[in-house]
This record gives sequence, C-alpha cells and structure tokens, in this order.
Amino acid sequence: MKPFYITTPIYYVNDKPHIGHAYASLACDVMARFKRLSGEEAFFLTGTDEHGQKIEKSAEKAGMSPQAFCDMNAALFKDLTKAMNFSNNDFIRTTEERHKKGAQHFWKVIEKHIYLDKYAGWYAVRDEAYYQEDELKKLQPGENGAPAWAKDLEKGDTERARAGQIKLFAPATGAEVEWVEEESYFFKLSEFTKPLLEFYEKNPSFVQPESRFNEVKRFVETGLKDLSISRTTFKWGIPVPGDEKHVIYVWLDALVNYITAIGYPNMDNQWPADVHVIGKDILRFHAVFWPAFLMAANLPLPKKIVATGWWTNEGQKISKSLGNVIDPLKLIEEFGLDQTRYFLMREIPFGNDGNFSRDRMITVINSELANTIGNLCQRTLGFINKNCGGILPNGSLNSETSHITNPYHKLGFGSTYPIYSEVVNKCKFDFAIEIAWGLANRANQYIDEQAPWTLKKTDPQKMEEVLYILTESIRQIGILLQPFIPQSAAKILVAVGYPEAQANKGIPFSELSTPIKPGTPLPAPTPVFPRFQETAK
Ligand code: ME8
Repeated sequence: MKPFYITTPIYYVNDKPHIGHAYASLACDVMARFKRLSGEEAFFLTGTDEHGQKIEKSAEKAGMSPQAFCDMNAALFKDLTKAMNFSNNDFIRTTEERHKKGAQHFWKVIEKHIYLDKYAGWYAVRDEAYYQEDELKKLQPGENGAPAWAKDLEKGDTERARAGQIKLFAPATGAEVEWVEEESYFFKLSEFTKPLLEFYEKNPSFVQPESRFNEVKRFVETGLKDLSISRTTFKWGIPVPGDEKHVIYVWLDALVNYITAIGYPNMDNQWPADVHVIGKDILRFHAVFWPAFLMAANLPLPKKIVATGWWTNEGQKISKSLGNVIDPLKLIEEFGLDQTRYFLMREIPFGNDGNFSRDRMITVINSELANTIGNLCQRTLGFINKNCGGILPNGSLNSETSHITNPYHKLGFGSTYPIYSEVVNKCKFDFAIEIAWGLANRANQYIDEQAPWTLKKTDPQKMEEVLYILTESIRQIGILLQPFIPQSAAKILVAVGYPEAQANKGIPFSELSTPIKPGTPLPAPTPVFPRFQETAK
C-alpha cells in the first residue's frame, strides 16, 4: 500500500536553523506520528536546499568553499531533527549525488517545454526569486529597513535603481532586488495557465488555508509568464545537462527534492505526496510552479499544500538585522523539548500568523502542562501508590462518568478518536491538543468534586471507582498526546502500566477503546512536567 507521504520545505543552509524551520518540521512530525499510530505507514521527508547564489555568497562571506559551508550548516539542520525528536524517514541534501542525478534527469524529461532566450529583469537573491517591475517598491537613499514604508515606483525609478541610486524591494518579503541580464533557459509556464486553473477547480482543497488558495488562483488567472530556469552569472548549482555554463535555477533544483529523495526516476511507491507543508511565503513556488513542472513531466500532482503562518517575536517581525531570531535549541535547553513542541503546536491555530511570547510560553507550560496534566497524573497515581499498594483498583466506565474520559460522550462511547483524527487530518493541531487538555481539565474537576481522600474513609468502594476513572482518563490523555509530546506521553503511559519498551514505541490509537484493566500494577509516578521557575540572571 502507498504510504502517507509528507514533506517539509527543504531549508536554505545560508544560516543556522530558526523557529520557522523547527515549526514546519514539527507539524510534519506530528502528522507522521499521528498516521503511524492510526495504523498507517507514513514516510516523512525533510532536508536542506544547498545551491544558488544566496548560498554561494554566504559561503564566500564566511571564507569557505560552498561545499564545506553547506556541510557545516546542513549538519546543524540534521542535529535539529534529533534535538526536536523528529521521526523523519530520510533527510535529503540537494548536493547529494542522488539528487543531482535526479534533477538533471527531470530537466531532460521536461526539455520539450524549455527554450533558450535572454532574461533581463529583477531578481532577489534572498528569496531566490524573479520579480516583475510592477511588484516592486522603492526606498530613497538614506531610508532604511522596512520596505513596508517604501513607496510606489515613479517614472525613471527603475533606471535610477539600475544605476544604484535607489533600492528596489519586493514588498511581500522585504527582499532587495537587483537587475539581472543574462542568457537563460525558460520553462513554458504560460502553457500551463489553463491546465492549472482546471486542476484547482477540480481540487478545491489543494491549498490550505483556503484564503491562501484564493491568492494563488488570482495570481494564475492574470496569466502566467514563462519562467527563467537557469543562471549563468555564478557557478554554485547543478549544471544544465548538455549546456554546462548554465546551472539549474535553484527553485527547480529544490522542488524536485520531493521526488529525487524517493528514487526518481525509479521512485518507490510514495509518490504523489499527500501533503507538502510549507511557509506562506513560498506558496507560489509550490502551488503554481511545482504542479506545472510535474504536469510537464507527466507525473501526478501532490494532493495537498498546507501553508503555515509566520511567527513574530514579542510582536516584532523576526529578522537577522533586528537580532531577534529565535533559536529552537535555546528554547529546548531552557524550557524542555516537549514543552517547546507543545507550545508551538498549541499556541496558534495552524495556518495563522502568531506571536512568540516568552511570558505566554511560561504560562502555558505552568498552567497546562505542570498544573493541569502533570498535577492530574501526580495526584491520582501518587494517591493510588500510597493508598492502594500501586495496584489499579476496581472500577468500570459507565454512562454517569463517561463525560470524564470522553469529551464527546454525548456522541457515544469511543467518539473521541474520530473527532481527534478529523481535526489532526485538517492540521487543526491546537484543537487536537485542546481535546486532550480538556480531558485533563475535566478529570481535575472530578477529583476535586469527589475528593478520594475523603471517600477513603466514607465510601472506599466509590473511591476505587473514582480512581479507576481518573486513571483511564490519564491513559486516554497519554495516548492522544503522543504525536505532540512523544517522550512525555510515553512517561505518562508507563505510569499507567504500559511496559516502557511498548510505550516508547507508541501505543496505537486503537487502544483508546480498550479501557485499562482493574488490577494493573502502576509504578510509583515520577513528575512529568516540572513547573518552570525563572532563575535570577
Ligand atoms: O524557503 N515563522 O527555505 P528557508 C514561520 N529553501 N516560518 C518561517 C519564518 C517565521 N518567522 N521565517 C521563515 C526556503 N519561515 C526554500 C524552500 S522547498 C522546495 C525550498 C519559513 O530556509 C518559511 O516560510 O528560507 C519557509 O517555509 C521555511 O521557513 C524555510 O525557509
């Protein structure tokens, strides 16, 4: 059977990883883990984008050869996959032989849609993207930074910009453009305007969120221009087969990673991808150029493109020049791995922009993880350990208490998973966490209402039932949280009696509908989520 195939963008190695990289990959990891625990095979790909002028310039600045520079930074991205506990099946680097060969083969396959001409226009090295003149804005000499303040172009401005007197920017990304004039191969993108619009029509959920899909359609509806797909003014790229003074345009090179990683031209059975997770800024490349290239190569198109929003830092746009880039390794070091994973998936509805706030992160860690989930585990399992000899007492689920273990109890027993699964499949990760967290919240209210410490004296049988229900809740919470916080979820599952090896491998969601057995031995609990205490600096 074809595995579920999910990909991250491949990351430029001009610098070390930042929160945006960790975020897109984390979403893929959650989805891949969710699929595997649902009984499906999943193939999760990530990697690094290593060619192009931006990397060549950065290597030069660092006084290194491009390859040595790429090796150094690609290692940081590989390390991040370990540090974030990503379950990727492969990691592709575009400087690998398997990729270079595959990309050149792809070029030859689409060759009948390619012609040689001359490109004269604007190019942003930072975005590795071509821009039309009417997309640009200007800054006068002496004006700085944010192109949001930039003005529309006036007559004569493009000449002034070409003479270096003023700067032009692509306002959508803030990248400065430069004038490029060179011989270039072109891809007949214009031929694909109609086929793409027809494809969008037939696949109304091709791009998510929907609002972003509308942007894509509007762009294509205006009519596509042929796309320059080779460069000659620098060397760091994959040579065009048969004309080695050209290197393949870095975006064509990068996009084909999704197939070269799985063996193109002799692909395994993963293709087409089920989901490409990307940032909102690179949607045009994935929802327009990539499908057109695939159509030209007669290959099936990916099923879905999901665009993430962007994080700001304490309300400010994240940028190197502002010095406010968030290093995911620092977050892990300070707050813990699963705390970081939880916060990133919990804080903003996936697809929206969102703000990173240190205070919010501490609040979420302390209130949701430590006080709600951690505390529930500690007081329930600690109580059983102390008062019931570490053996789960007698009890069963019944209609009176089903609302504790199942937030959707009105829909019937076992209805948590269908809803949870529906929301995860729609990338509503915050909602999926809310389901698990909601269970913990409810269980905490239940323990307060029932007060097993009092029942111990007044009604020991009822106390046993209460403890049983609470333990089953904890088991459900542990299972549901596995894709998000795998290590902590495994700890929770060990605490409700699963053998460590089994818990670490993952407990399938099918086990949600088999309640825990009374008499299960429960080890003495160890705290899962410590409270975060600010240390004096
Ligand atoms: O674009 N918040 O690579 P990249 C969230 N190599 N996401 C952010 C972000 C932020 N503040 N800043 C950047 C590339 N990103 C290409 C991809 S795929 C065939 C080639 C996201 O390293 C950004 O949206 O510049 C993008 O999806 C991702 O980081 C990688 O960016």
